[in-house]
Amino acid sequence: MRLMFIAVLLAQAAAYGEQFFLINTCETGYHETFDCFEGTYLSLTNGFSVYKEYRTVMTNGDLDFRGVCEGGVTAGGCYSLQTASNNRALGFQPTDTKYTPGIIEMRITNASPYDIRTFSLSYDVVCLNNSDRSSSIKLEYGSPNVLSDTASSINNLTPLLKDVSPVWTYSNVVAEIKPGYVLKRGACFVIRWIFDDAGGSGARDEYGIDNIKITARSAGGTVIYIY
Ligand SMILES: [Ca+2]
Ligand SMILES: [Ca+2]
Repeated sequence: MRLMFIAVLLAQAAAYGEQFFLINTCETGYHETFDCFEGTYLSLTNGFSVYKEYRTVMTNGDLDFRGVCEGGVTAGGCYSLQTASNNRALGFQPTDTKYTPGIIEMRITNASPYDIRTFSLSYDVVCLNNSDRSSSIKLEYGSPNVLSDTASSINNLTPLLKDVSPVWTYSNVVAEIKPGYVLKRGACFVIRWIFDDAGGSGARDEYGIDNIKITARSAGGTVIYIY
């Protein structure tokens, strides 16, 4: 039975053409730190995808995966943002043609024996405010292969006017996600962070996300900790 279930999940993965993150344990948490992200496709955590335009997913060999940076870059790309000596985040240097909009997508599959009705989500918006432009990170979620089917009201902005001496800043965001339907065992769910311009002109801030913590809650009231 278990082998059959795994086979179904793998078939779904093949159908989506991408890996996804399995929620398959109780009481064992999930906390994505991106500290092992090298700014490459192959170092992306399972279940995560990056789009440099609204529907253009980045694949292995895409030259806009530009490795690790400490900030102050000008080349548009997806970077591992080295925000401290032992801390990295997943983010972008956007340009006129790249990541405006861009997407970080997290594909989740309920591989647990429970029905899931809600998720408690926490993440940090990471920013190096080194340009006179404001950018946004909007949270969206929904079913796989459907963009923008359920928008959240959460939309975080980077500051418009650049700082005199920019440093990496972290701003925590918490959200309760209610899909509106029960995620049965084997069902998939997608959370997206939409990056885009929000005001100003010229170059853009470097920004991204870090410390994703997610808790799935079952229909029966059982809490499944996955951070
Ligand atoms: Ca980190
Ligand atoms: Ca700015």
